[in-house]
Amino acid sequence: MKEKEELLAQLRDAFVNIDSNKVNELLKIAIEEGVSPRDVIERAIRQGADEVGRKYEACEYFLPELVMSGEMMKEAIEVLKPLMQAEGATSSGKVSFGTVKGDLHDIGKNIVISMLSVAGFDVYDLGVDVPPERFVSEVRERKPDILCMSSLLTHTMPEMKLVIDELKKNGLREKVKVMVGGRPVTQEYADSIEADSYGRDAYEAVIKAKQLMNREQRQRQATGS
Ligand code: B12
Repeated sequence: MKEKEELLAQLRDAFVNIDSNKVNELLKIAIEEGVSPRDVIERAIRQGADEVGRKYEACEYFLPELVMSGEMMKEAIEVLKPLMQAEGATSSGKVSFGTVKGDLHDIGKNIVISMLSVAGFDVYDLGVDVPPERFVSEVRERKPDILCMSSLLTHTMPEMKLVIDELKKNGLREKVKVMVGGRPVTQEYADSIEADSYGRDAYEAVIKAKQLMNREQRQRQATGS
């Protein structure tokens, strides 16, 4: 157990130090030792990202380090993807997912998409920097059960409310469940913009998406539609 803790701490530090050789070496060991992808993502990658972000804020790191850490995280996720197992998927549905306008962060979004996919959801990736009108046309045309939005920048969070407002204006708000997430997003914020759900991480996203699907099924049964 102590070895696993140490391994995760070393892996996190290798991410923070932008040492890609060390990351590859430790990632290989973690997989061989059977450390779960969840622990690697949340305790090494995400905590490492937080520390890189802190260093960036403190002007110890600059944009090149931010870019390199992003690339390293993406590569690690690609290695982990095949290992992410479905955890008791009972219901599936259609999900459309994008990072909001003005925001280019997609590492977290891509992890959530992988997890939803292995849980049996059909996920359509709208990419990054997605304008409200694109989210609206997606709901109108593809008719997803759940619309997911990701935001990593505090100044792009209000885009989520704009999308919800546009859905209302176009008479589409009742047609889709909206789930939001991303580092600065909180349950309180999700409630304040009248989103249907919020997920803190990819694992919670899967649980919440299943809950939304079950809720939708119950509503359909109640209205007989
Ligand atoms: C890597 C990185 C980048 C990379 C992004 C690469 C990429 N392809 O995504 C690059 C270099 C491009 C970048 C650019 C910028 N960045 Co940046 N970046 C980061 C960094 C270090 C890591 C982000 C990350 O990938 N985290 C790891 C993933 C796994 O975590 P996550 O995204 O939070 O996702 C998880 C959850 O949030 C959740 N989740 C995410 N989305 C969703 C959606 C739903 C529906 C649900 C349910 C859940 C969910 O599940 C995920 C998995 O567990 C963060 C620091 C941090 N602590 O996050 C700064 C950070 C987000 N960036 C920041 C800044 C300032 C910028 C720039 C403005 C810098 C600049 N001067 O140009 C630009 C903005 C570009 C733009 N327009 O978007 C700031 C934001 C500050 C703020 N308050 O808004 C941060 C916080 C750094 C800091 N502390 O200052 N960045």
